[in-house]
Amino acid sequence: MERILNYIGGELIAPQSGKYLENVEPATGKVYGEIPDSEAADVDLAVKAAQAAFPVWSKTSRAERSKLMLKVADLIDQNLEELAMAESKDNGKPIKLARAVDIPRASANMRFFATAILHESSEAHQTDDEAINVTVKSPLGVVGCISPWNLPLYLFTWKIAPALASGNTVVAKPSEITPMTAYLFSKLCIEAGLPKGVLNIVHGLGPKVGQAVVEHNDTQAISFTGGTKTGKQIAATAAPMFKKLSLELGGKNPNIIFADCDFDKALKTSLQSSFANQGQICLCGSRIFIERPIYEQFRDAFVEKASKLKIGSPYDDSTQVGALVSAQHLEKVMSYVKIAQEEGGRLLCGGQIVEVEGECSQGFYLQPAVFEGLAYDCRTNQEEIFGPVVTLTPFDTEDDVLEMANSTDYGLSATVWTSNLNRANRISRDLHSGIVWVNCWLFRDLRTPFGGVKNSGAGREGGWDALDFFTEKKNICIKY
Ligand code: TXE
Repeated sequence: MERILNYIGGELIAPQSGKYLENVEPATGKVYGEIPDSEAADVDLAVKAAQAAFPVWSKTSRAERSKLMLKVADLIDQNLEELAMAESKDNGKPIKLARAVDIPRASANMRFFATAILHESSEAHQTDDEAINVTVKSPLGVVGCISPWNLPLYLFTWKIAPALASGNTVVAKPSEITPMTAYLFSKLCIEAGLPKGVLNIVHGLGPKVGQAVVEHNDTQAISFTGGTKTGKQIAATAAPMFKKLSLELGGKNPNIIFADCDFDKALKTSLQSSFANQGQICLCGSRIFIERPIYEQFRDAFVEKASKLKIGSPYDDSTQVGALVSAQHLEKVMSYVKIAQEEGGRLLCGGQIVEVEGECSQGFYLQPAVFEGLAYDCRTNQEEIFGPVVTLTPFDTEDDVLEMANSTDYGLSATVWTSNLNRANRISRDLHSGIVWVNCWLFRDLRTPFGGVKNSGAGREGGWDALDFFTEKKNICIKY
Protein backbone atom coordinates (compact mmCIF):
# COMPACT_ATOMS: atom_id res chain seq x y z
CA MET A 1 0.00 0.00 0.00
CA GLU A 2 1.63 3.26 -1.19
CA ARG A 3 1.01 5.83 1.56
CA ILE A 4 1.78 9.43 0.64
CA LEU A 5 2.40 12.35 3.01
CA ASN A 6 1.90 16.08 3.08
CA TYR A 7 4.88 18.31 2.28
CA ILE A 8 4.93 21.13 4.85
CA GLY A 9 7.88 23.27 5.99
CA GLY A 10 10.23 21.17 3.88
CA GLU A 11 9.22 17.93 5.67
CA LEU A 12 7.10 14.98 4.51
CA ILE A 13 4.59 14.65 7.37
CA ALA A 14 1.37 12.81 8.24
CA PRO A 15 -1.96 14.62 8.52
CA GLN A 16 -2.51 15.83 12.10
CA SER A 17 -5.72 13.76 12.31
CA GLY A 18 -3.80 10.62 11.40
CA LYS A 19 -6.64 9.83 8.94
CA TYR A 20 -6.13 8.68 5.33
CA LEU A 21 -8.24 8.27 2.21
CA GLU A 22 -8.03 5.38 -0.26
CA ASN A 23 -6.28 5.95 -3.57
CA VAL A 24 -7.77 3.81 -6.39
CA GLU A 25 -5.93 2.66 -9.52
CA PRO A 26 -8.30 3.35 -12.48
CA ALA A 27 -6.70 0.62 -14.61
CA THR A 28 -7.66 -2.15 -12.17
CA GLY A 29 -10.33 -0.54 -9.99
CA LYS A 30 -8.30 -1.60 -6.95
CA VAL A 31 -7.14 0.46 -3.95
CA TYR A 32 -3.37 0.81 -4.27
CA GLY A 33 -2.52 3.57 -1.84
CA GLU A 34 -3.52 6.00 0.85
CA ILE A 35 -3.53 9.79 0.86
CA PRO A 36 -3.72 12.17 3.83
CA ASP A 37 -7.29 13.13 4.78
CA SER A 38 -6.03 16.56 5.78
CA GLU A 39 -8.08 19.25 7.47
CA ALA A 40 -8.01 23.02 7.98
CA ALA A 41 -5.39 22.55 10.74
CA ASP A 42 -2.98 21.04 8.20
CA VAL A 43 -3.65 23.93 5.81
CA ASP A 44 -2.97 26.41 8.63
CA LEU A 45 0.35 24.68 9.35
CA ALA A 46 1.23 24.95 5.65
CA VAL A 47 0.26 28.63 5.44
CA LYS A 48 2.40 29.39 8.51
CA ALA A 49 5.36 27.56 6.95
CA ALA A 50 4.85 29.51 3.73
CA GLN A 51 4.63 32.80 5.65
CA ALA A 52 7.86 32.01 7.50
CA ALA A 53 9.63 31.28 4.20
CA PHE A 54 8.29 34.31 2.33
CA PRO A 55 10.67 37.10 3.54
CA VAL A 56 13.81 35.27 2.37
CA TRP A 57 12.32 33.65 -0.76
CA SER A 58 10.81 36.93 -2.01
CA LYS A 59 14.21 38.61 -1.61
CA THR A 60 16.15 35.73 -3.17
CA SER A 61 17.57 36.92 -6.48
CA ARG A 62 15.80 35.95 -9.70
CA ALA A 63 18.98 34.18 -10.77
CA GLU A 64 18.95 32.06 -7.59
CA ARG A 65 15.23 31.26 -7.83
CA SER A 66 15.75 30.37 -11.48
CA LYS A 67 18.67 28.06 -10.69
CA LEU A 68 16.67 26.13 -8.06
CA MET A 69 13.65 25.76 -10.37
CA LEU A 70 15.85 24.55 -13.22
CA LYS A 71 17.34 21.95 -10.87
CA VAL A 72 13.82 20.65 -10.15
CA ALA A 73 13.13 20.59 -13.90
CA ASP A 74 16.27 18.52 -14.46
CA LEU A 75 15.20 16.08 -11.73
CA ILE A 76 11.77 15.72 -13.39
CA ASP A 77 13.52 14.79 -16.64
CA GLN A 78 15.86 12.37 -14.85
CA ASN A 79 12.84 10.68 -13.21
CA LEU A 80 10.64 10.69 -16.30
CA GLU A 81 9.90 6.96 -16.29
CA GLU A 82 8.94 6.76 -12.60
CA LEU A 83 6.78 9.91 -12.87
CA ALA A 84 5.10 8.73 -16.08
CA MET A 85 4.30 5.36 -14.54
CA ALA A 86 2.93 7.04 -11.42
CA GLU A 87 0.79 9.38 -13.51
CA SER A 88 -0.59 6.53 -15.60
CA LYS A 89 -1.31 4.46 -12.49
CA ASP A 90 -3.04 7.35 -10.73
CA ASN A 91 -5.06 8.72 -13.65
CA GLY A 92 -5.60 5.73 -15.97
CA LYS A 93 -4.08 7.50 -18.97
CA PRO A 94 -1.91 5.49 -21.41
CA ILE A 95 1.73 5.41 -20.22
CA LYS A 96 2.71 6.55 -23.72
CA LEU A 97 0.76 9.79 -23.21
CA ALA A 98 2.20 10.38 -19.74
CA ARG A 99 5.72 9.83 -21.09
CA ALA A 100 5.24 12.04 -24.18
CA VAL A 101 3.04 14.83 -22.81
CA ASP A 102 2.32 15.06 -19.09
CA ILE A 103 5.79 14.73 -17.60
CA PRO A 104 7.83 16.58 -20.27
CA ARG A 105 5.36 19.46 -20.05
CA ALA A 106 5.81 19.56 -16.26
CA SER A 107 9.55 20.19 -16.64
CA ALA A 108 8.85 22.58 -19.51
CA ASN A 109 6.55 24.59 -17.21
CA MET A 110 9.30 24.84 -14.58
CA ARG A 111 11.92 25.84 -17.18
CA PHE A 112 9.67 28.33 -18.94
CA PHE A 113 8.98 30.41 -15.83
CA ALA A 114 12.46 29.89 -14.33
CA THR A 115 13.89 31.59 -17.41
CA ALA A 116 11.07 34.08 -18.03
CA ILE A 117 11.92 35.94 -14.81
CA LEU A 118 15.45 36.52 -16.11
CA HIS A 119 14.10 38.48 -19.07
CA GLU A 120 11.21 40.41 -17.53
CA SER A 121 11.37 44.17 -18.14
CA SER A 122 9.85 46.95 -16.03
CA GLU A 123 7.60 49.67 -17.39
CA ALA A 124 8.32 53.39 -17.01
CA HIS A 125 6.26 56.39 -18.16
CA GLN A 126 7.87 59.78 -18.63
CA THR A 127 5.51 62.69 -17.96
CA ASP A 128 6.86 65.39 -20.30
CA ASP A 129 10.01 66.77 -18.68
CA GLU A 130 8.42 66.86 -15.24
CA ALA A 131 8.51 63.33 -13.87
CA ILE A 132 9.34 59.68 -14.42
CA ASN A 133 6.88 56.96 -13.36
CA VAL A 134 8.27 53.51 -12.64
CA THR A 135 6.02 50.43 -12.37
CA VAL A 136 7.42 48.20 -9.62
CA LYS A 137 6.15 44.61 -9.33
CA SER A 138 6.37 42.63 -6.10
CA PRO A 139 5.24 39.12 -5.10
CA LEU A 140 1.86 38.80 -3.32
CA GLY A 141 2.97 36.62 -0.40
CA VAL A 142 1.44 33.18 0.28
CA VAL A 143 -0.70 31.98 -2.64
CA GLY A 144 -3.00 28.96 -3.08
CA CYS A 145 -2.76 26.68 -6.14
CA ILE A 146 -5.54 24.10 -6.61
CA SER A 147 -5.28 21.61 -9.47
CA PRO A 148 -7.47 18.89 -11.05
CA TRP A 149 -7.11 15.17 -11.86
CA ASN A 150 -7.00 15.17 -15.64
CA LEU A 151 -3.42 16.36 -16.25
CA PRO A 152 -2.13 16.13 -12.68
CA LEU A 153 1.57 17.12 -12.72
CA TYR A 154 1.20 19.15 -15.96
CA LEU A 155 -1.43 21.49 -14.42
CA PHE A 156 0.06 21.41 -10.91
CA THR A 157 3.40 22.78 -12.21
CA TRP A 158 1.60 25.17 -14.62
CA LYS A 159 0.38 26.96 -11.50
CA ILE A 160 3.18 26.66 -8.98
CA ALA A 161 5.99 27.52 -11.44
CA PRO A 162 4.97 31.17 -12.09
CA ALA A 163 3.97 31.55 -8.43
CA LEU A 164 7.41 30.46 -7.18
CA ALA A 165 9.32 32.21 -9.98
CA SER A 166 7.75 35.56 -9.06
CA GLY A 167 8.86 35.19 -5.44
CA ASN A 168 5.68 33.94 -3.75
CA THR A 169 5.51 30.99 -1.40
CA VAL A 170 2.85 28.39 -2.16
CA VAL A 171 0.26 26.19 -0.49
CA ALA A 172 -0.79 23.70 -3.19
CA LYS A 173 -3.73 21.29 -3.20
CA PRO A 174 -3.58 18.64 -5.91
CA SER A 175 -6.67 16.55 -6.67
CA GLU A 176 -7.35 13.79 -4.15
CA ILE A 177 -8.07 11.55 -7.13
CA THR A 178 -4.53 11.86 -8.56
CA PRO A 179 -2.14 12.95 -5.79
CA MET A 180 0.85 10.69 -6.53
CA THR A 181 2.98 12.78 -8.90
CA ALA A 182 2.60 15.87 -6.70
CA TYR A 183 3.95 13.74 -3.83
CA LEU A 184 6.88 12.52 -5.94
CA PHE A 185 7.44 16.14 -7.01
CA SER A 186 7.75 17.19 -3.36
CA LYS A 187 10.56 14.65 -2.96
CA LEU A 188 12.33 16.15 -5.98
CA CYS A 189 12.01 19.62 -4.40
CA ILE A 190 13.70 18.32 -1.24
CA GLU A 191 16.45 16.75 -3.38
CA ALA A 192 16.91 20.00 -5.31
CA GLY A 193 17.32 21.93 -2.05
CA LEU A 194 14.23 24.11 -2.37
CA PRO A 195 14.21 26.09 0.91
CA LYS A 196 11.78 24.83 3.58
CA GLY A 197 8.27 26.29 3.38
CA VAL A 198 8.67 27.78 -0.11
CA LEU A 199 6.36 25.11 -1.51
CA ASN A 200 3.87 23.23 0.68
CA ILE A 201 1.52 20.50 -0.56
CA VAL A 202 -1.53 19.53 1.47
CA HIS A 203 -3.42 16.44 0.24
CA GLY A 204 -7.09 15.76 0.86
CA LEU A 205 -10.70 16.44 -0.12
CA GLY A 206 -11.59 19.56 -2.06
CA PRO A 207 -14.49 20.85 0.05
CA LYS A 208 -12.34 20.41 3.18
CA VAL A 209 -8.73 21.15 2.23
CA GLY A 210 -9.25 23.18 -0.96
CA GLN A 211 -11.90 25.26 0.76
CA ALA A 212 -9.57 25.85 3.73
CA VAL A 213 -6.86 27.15 1.37
CA VAL A 214 -9.34 29.53 -0.28
CA GLU A 215 -10.86 30.88 2.93
CA HIS A 216 -7.60 31.21 4.87
CA ASN A 217 -7.00 34.89 5.77
CA ASP A 218 -3.34 34.68 4.82
CA THR A 219 -3.56 33.34 1.26
CA GLN A 220 -3.42 36.40 -1.00
CA ALA A 221 -4.48 34.80 -4.32
CA ILE A 222 -6.02 31.56 -5.57
CA SER A 223 -5.17 29.91 -8.89
CA PHE A 224 -7.70 27.16 -9.65
CA THR A 225 -8.28 24.68 -12.47
CA GLY A 226 -11.26 22.37 -12.29
CA GLY A 227 -15.00 22.24 -12.76
CA THR A 228 -17.16 25.30 -13.28
CA LYS A 229 -19.33 24.38 -10.29
CA THR A 230 -16.31 24.35 -7.99
CA GLY A 231 -15.05 27.55 -9.61
CA LYS A 232 -18.27 29.29 -8.59
CA GLN A 233 -17.89 28.02 -5.03
CA ILE A 234 -14.33 29.30 -4.85
CA ALA A 235 -15.29 32.67 -6.30
CA ALA A 236 -18.10 33.03 -3.75
CA THR A 237 -15.62 32.47 -0.93
CA ALA A 238 -12.71 34.53 -2.29
CA ALA A 239 -14.48 37.55 -3.80
CA PRO A 240 -15.66 39.12 -0.49
CA MET A 241 -12.08 38.66 0.77
CA PHE A 242 -10.80 40.62 -2.28
CA LYS A 243 -8.38 37.83 -3.18
CA LYS A 244 -6.93 37.73 -6.69
CA LEU A 245 -8.53 34.83 -8.56
CA SER A 246 -7.48 32.86 -11.65
CA LEU A 247 -10.19 30.38 -12.69
CA GLU A 248 -9.53 27.87 -15.48
CA LEU A 249 -12.77 25.89 -15.69
CA GLY A 250 -14.69 23.56 -17.99
CA GLY A 251 -15.22 23.69 -21.73
CA LYS A 252 -17.57 22.41 -24.46
CA ASN A 253 -15.36 23.18 -27.41
CA PRO A 254 -16.49 23.28 -31.06
CA ASN A 255 -14.36 21.61 -33.75
CA ILE A 256 -15.43 23.26 -37.05
CA ILE A 257 -14.50 21.47 -40.28
CA PHE A 258 -15.05 23.23 -43.64
CA ALA A 259 -15.24 21.37 -46.96
CA ASP A 260 -12.02 23.04 -48.14
CA CYS A 261 -9.98 21.62 -45.21
CA ASP A 262 -6.99 19.29 -45.48
CA PHE A 263 -9.25 16.26 -45.04
CA ASP A 264 -6.66 13.73 -43.81
CA LYS A 265 -5.11 16.15 -41.31
CA ALA A 266 -8.52 17.25 -40.02
CA LEU A 267 -9.56 13.60 -39.63
CA LYS A 268 -6.38 12.51 -37.84
CA THR A 269 -6.26 15.49 -35.49
CA SER A 270 -10.00 15.32 -34.78
CA LEU A 271 -9.55 11.80 -33.44
CA GLN A 272 -6.94 13.20 -31.02
CA SER A 273 -8.96 16.29 -30.07
CA SER A 274 -11.96 14.01 -29.41
CA PHE A 275 -10.42 11.15 -27.45
CA ALA A 276 -6.94 12.07 -26.15
CA ASN A 277 -6.65 11.37 -22.40
CA GLN A 278 -10.00 9.56 -22.77
CA GLY A 279 -11.61 12.91 -23.69
CA GLN A 280 -10.67 14.24 -20.23
CA ILE A 281 -9.03 17.49 -21.33
CA CYS A 282 -10.86 20.80 -20.94
CA LEU A 283 -9.64 21.64 -24.48
CA CYS A 284 -11.09 18.57 -26.20
CA GLY A 285 -13.34 19.34 -29.17
CA SER A 286 -16.46 17.35 -28.25
CA ARG A 287 -18.83 19.09 -30.70
CA ILE A 288 -17.75 18.42 -34.28
CA PHE A 289 -19.43 20.60 -36.93
CA ILE A 290 -18.86 19.50 -40.53
CA GLU A 291 -19.77 21.46 -43.65
CA ARG A 292 -22.51 19.49 -45.45
CA PRO A 293 -20.70 18.69 -48.73
CA ILE A 294 -18.18 16.52 -46.86
CA TYR A 295 -20.40 15.49 -43.91
CA GLU A 296 -21.03 11.87 -44.87
CA GLN A 297 -17.48 11.29 -46.12
CA PHE A 298 -16.00 12.70 -42.89
CA ARG A 299 -18.57 10.94 -40.64
CA ASP A 300 -17.88 7.51 -42.18
CA ALA A 301 -14.10 7.93 -42.06
CA PHE A 302 -14.19 9.26 -38.48
CA VAL A 303 -16.46 6.46 -37.20
CA GLU A 304 -14.36 3.83 -38.95
CA LYS A 305 -11.21 5.03 -37.18
CA ALA A 306 -12.86 5.78 -33.82
CA SER A 307 -14.29 2.25 -33.64
CA LYS A 308 -10.79 0.85 -34.17
CA LEU A 309 -9.01 2.77 -31.39
CA LYS A 310 -7.24 0.34 -29.08
CA ILE A 311 -8.76 0.40 -25.60
CA GLY A 312 -6.91 -1.37 -22.86
CA SER A 313 -4.40 -1.40 -20.08
CA PRO A 314 -2.77 2.03 -19.70
CA TYR A 315 0.53 0.16 -19.17
CA ASP A 316 0.50 -1.35 -22.65
CA ASP A 317 2.44 0.85 -25.09
CA SER A 318 -0.04 0.08 -27.86
CA THR A 319 -3.06 1.35 -25.89
CA GLN A 320 -4.71 4.46 -27.38
CA VAL A 321 -7.60 4.79 -24.94
CA GLY A 322 -6.94 4.01 -21.29
CA ALA A 323 -9.18 3.95 -18.24
CA LEU A 324 -11.42 6.81 -17.14
CA VAL A 325 -10.25 8.36 -13.89
CA SER A 326 -12.80 6.84 -11.50
CA ALA A 327 -15.91 4.68 -11.21
CA GLN A 328 -17.93 7.81 -10.43
CA HIS A 329 -16.64 9.61 -13.52
CA LEU A 330 -17.34 6.57 -15.72
CA GLU A 331 -20.89 6.59 -14.35
CA LYS A 332 -21.23 10.33 -15.09
CA VAL A 333 -20.01 9.86 -18.69
CA MET A 334 -22.27 6.81 -19.19
CA SER A 335 -25.22 8.90 -18.00
CA TYR A 336 -24.57 11.25 -20.95
CA VAL A 337 -24.50 8.33 -23.39
CA LYS A 338 -28.01 7.57 -22.12
CA ILE A 339 -29.11 11.22 -22.28
CA ALA A 340 -27.86 11.46 -25.88
CA GLN A 341 -29.97 8.47 -26.88
CA GLU A 342 -33.01 9.85 -25.03
CA GLU A 343 -32.52 13.15 -26.91
CA GLY A 344 -32.74 11.32 -30.23
CA GLY A 345 -29.06 10.89 -31.00
CA ARG A 346 -28.01 8.08 -33.32
CA LEU A 347 -25.09 6.14 -31.75
CA LEU A 348 -22.71 5.46 -34.64
CA CYS A 349 -20.12 3.54 -32.61
CA GLY A 350 -18.98 2.82 -29.04
CA GLY A 351 -20.75 3.87 -25.85
CA GLN A 352 -20.36 0.48 -24.15
CA ILE A 353 -18.35 -0.36 -21.07
CA VAL A 354 -15.34 -2.48 -22.09
CA GLU A 355 -14.19 -5.60 -20.22
CA VAL A 356 -10.39 -5.60 -20.46
CA GLU A 357 -8.69 -8.99 -20.00
CA GLY A 358 -6.48 -9.95 -17.08
CA GLU A 359 -5.36 -7.67 -14.21
CA CYS A 360 -7.32 -4.73 -15.63
CA SER A 361 -10.66 -6.52 -15.76
CA GLN A 362 -12.15 -4.35 -12.97
CA GLY A 363 -10.92 -1.06 -14.44
CA PHE A 364 -13.03 1.84 -15.76
CA TYR A 365 -13.09 1.47 -19.57
CA LEU A 366 -15.52 2.98 -22.08
CA GLN A 367 -15.61 2.51 -25.84
CA PRO A 368 -15.38 6.03 -27.43
CA ALA A 369 -18.89 7.07 -28.46
CA VAL A 370 -19.87 9.03 -31.60
CA PHE A 371 -23.40 10.43 -32.02
CA GLU A 372 -25.15 12.20 -34.89
CA GLY A 373 -28.64 13.66 -35.32
CA LEU A 374 -28.74 15.68 -32.10
CA ALA A 375 -30.05 19.24 -31.87
CA TYR A 376 -27.22 21.71 -31.28
CA ASP A 377 -29.01 23.07 -28.18
CA CYS A 378 -29.79 19.73 -26.46
CA ARG A 379 -28.13 18.78 -23.17
CA THR A 380 -25.60 16.48 -24.85
CA ASN A 381 -24.41 19.44 -26.94
CA GLN A 382 -24.56 22.04 -24.17
CA GLU A 383 -23.13 20.35 -21.07
CA GLU A 384 -19.51 19.36 -20.40
CA ILE A 385 -19.25 15.54 -20.43
CA PHE A 386 -15.46 15.34 -20.02
CA GLY A 387 -15.19 11.85 -21.46
CA PRO A 388 -14.82 10.01 -24.81
CA VAL A 389 -18.19 11.15 -26.20
CA VAL A 390 -18.51 13.42 -29.27
CA THR A 391 -21.35 14.57 -31.53
CA LEU A 392 -21.30 15.19 -35.29
CA THR A 393 -23.48 17.96 -36.75
CA PRO A 394 -23.63 19.17 -40.40
CA PHE A 395 -23.82 22.88 -41.23
CA ASP A 396 -24.44 24.94 -44.38
CA THR A 397 -23.26 28.50 -43.76
CA GLU A 398 -20.72 30.31 -41.57
CA ASP A 399 -23.58 32.05 -39.74
CA ASP A 400 -25.20 28.68 -38.96
CA VAL A 401 -22.06 27.19 -37.52
CA LEU A 402 -21.14 30.31 -35.52
CA GLU A 403 -24.61 30.35 -33.95
CA MET A 404 -24.30 26.69 -32.94
CA ALA A 405 -20.66 26.94 -31.85
CA ASN A 406 -21.33 30.01 -29.67
CA SER A 407 -24.58 28.64 -28.21
CA THR A 408 -23.18 27.11 -24.99
CA ASP A 409 -22.42 28.73 -21.61
CA TYR A 410 -18.76 27.84 -22.13
CA GLY A 411 -16.07 29.60 -24.15
CA LEU A 412 -12.67 27.99 -23.63
CA SER A 413 -11.23 26.89 -27.01
CA ALA A 414 -12.27 26.18 -30.59
CA THR A 415 -10.72 24.53 -33.65
CA VAL A 416 -11.25 25.63 -37.26
CA TRP A 417 -10.23 23.54 -40.32
CA THR A 418 -10.14 25.47 -43.61
CA SER A 419 -7.63 26.37 -46.30
CA ASN A 420 -9.23 29.79 -46.78
CA LEU A 421 -7.24 32.34 -44.76
CA ASN A 422 -9.93 35.03 -44.86
CA ARG A 423 -12.50 32.56 -43.60
CA ALA A 424 -10.11 31.40 -40.85
CA ASN A 425 -9.69 35.01 -39.68
CA ARG A 426 -13.43 35.76 -39.92
CA ILE A 427 -14.54 32.69 -37.98
CA SER A 428 -11.77 32.97 -35.37
CA ARG A 429 -12.70 36.58 -34.70
CA ASP A 430 -16.41 35.74 -34.20
CA LEU A 431 -15.98 32.64 -32.02
CA HIS A 432 -16.70 33.21 -28.29
CA SER A 433 -13.62 31.56 -26.82
CA GLY A 434 -10.25 32.40 -25.28
CA ILE A 435 -8.28 30.20 -27.65
CA VAL A 436 -8.76 29.31 -31.37
CA TRP A 437 -6.62 26.73 -33.15
CA VAL A 438 -6.63 26.92 -36.98
CA ASN A 439 -5.61 23.69 -38.77
CA CYS A 440 -4.17 22.26 -35.55
CA TRP A 441 -5.16 21.36 -31.98
CA LEU A 442 -3.37 21.73 -28.63
CA PHE A 443 -0.39 23.31 -30.40
CA ARG A 444 0.98 25.20 -27.41
CA ASP A 445 3.32 28.20 -27.08
CA LEU A 446 3.65 28.86 -23.34
CA ARG A 447 4.07 32.61 -23.94
CA THR A 448 0.46 32.93 -25.13
CA PRO A 449 -2.49 33.93 -22.91
CA PHE A 450 -4.39 30.80 -21.84
CA GLY A 451 -7.95 30.84 -20.52
CA GLY A 452 -11.60 31.14 -21.41
CA VAL A 453 -14.71 33.31 -21.31
CA LYS A 454 -18.21 32.79 -19.90
CA ASN A 455 -18.40 29.64 -17.70
CA SER A 456 -14.91 28.59 -18.80
CA GLY A 457 -13.38 30.91 -16.26
CA ALA A 458 -11.78 34.24 -15.58
CA GLY A 459 -8.23 35.44 -16.05
CA ARG A 460 -5.39 34.16 -18.18
CA GLU A 461 -2.48 31.82 -17.43
CA GLY A 462 0.77 31.52 -19.38
CA GLY A 463 3.55 33.92 -20.29
CA TRP A 464 3.62 37.37 -18.74
CA ASP A 465 -0.07 36.99 -17.82
CA ALA A 466 0.83 34.33 -15.25
CA LEU A 467 3.67 36.41 -13.78
CA ASP A 468 1.40 39.46 -13.66
CA PHE A 469 -1.27 37.45 -11.83
CA PHE A 470 1.19 36.41 -9.13
CA THR A 471 2.53 39.94 -8.54
CA GLU A 472 1.21 43.32 -7.40
CA LYS A 473 2.04 46.46 -9.39
CA LYS A 474 2.98 49.76 -7.73
CA ASN A 475 3.55 53.01 -9.61
CA ILE A 476 6.30 55.22 -8.20
CA CYS A 477 6.21 58.76 -9.59
CA ILE A 478 9.49 60.68 -9.20
CA LYS A 479 9.27 64.43 -9.90
CA TYR A 480 12.38 65.97 -11.51
O1 TXE B 1 -12.95 19.00 -10.58
P1 TXE B 1 -13.20 19.69 -9.21
P2 TXE B 1 -12.90 17.48 -10.81
C1 TXE B 1 -14.40 19.50 -15.07
C2 TXE B 1 -14.98 18.22 -15.60
C3 TXE B 1 -15.03 17.35 -14.41
C4 TXE B 1 -15.49 18.37 -13.38
C5 TXE B 1 -15.14 17.90 -12.00
O2 TXE B 1 -16.30 18.46 -16.03
O3 TXE B 1 -16.01 16.34 -14.50
O4 TXE B 1 -14.73 19.55 -13.69
O5 TXE B 1 -13.78 17.44 -12.07
C6 TXE B 1 -10.62 20.85 -5.57
N1 TXE B 1 -12.90 24.48 -2.72
N2 TXE B 1 -12.96 19.57 -15.19
O6 TXE B 1 -13.61 16.62 -9.80
O7 TXE B 1 -14.17 18.97 -8.35
C7 TXE B 1 -10.48 19.37 -5.83
O8 TXE B 1 -10.05 18.70 -4.65
C8 TXE B 1 -11.62 24.38 -3.15
C9 TXE B 1 -12.40 20.51 -16.12
O9 TXE B 1 -11.44 17.27 -10.99
O10 TXE B 1 -13.50 21.06 -9.59
C10 TXE B 1 -9.42 19.36 -6.91
O11 TXE B 1 -8.14 19.49 -6.35
N3 TXE B 1 -11.15 23.34 -3.90
C11 TXE B 1 -11.03 20.91 -15.66
C12 TXE B 1 -9.79 20.59 -7.74
O12 TXE B 1 -10.55 21.43 -6.86
C13 TXE B 1 -12.04 22.38 -4.24
C14 TXE B 1 -10.16 19.73 -15.37
C15 TXE B 1 -10.65 20.27 -8.96
O13 TXE B 1 -11.77 19.55 -8.49
C16 TXE B 1 -13.40 22.42 -3.83
C17 TXE B 1 -10.82 18.84 -14.45
C18 TXE B 1 -13.81 23.53 -3.04
N4 TXE B 1 -15.06 23.65 -2.61
C19 TXE B 1 -12.20 18.78 -14.37
N5 TXE B 1 -14.02 21.31 -4.34
C20 TXE B 1 -10.25 21.75 -16.67
N6 TXE B 1 -10.72 22.95 -16.99
O14 TXE B 1 -9.20 21.32 -17.11
C21 TXE B 1 -13.09 20.62 -5.03
N7 TXE B 1 -11.89 21.26 -4.97
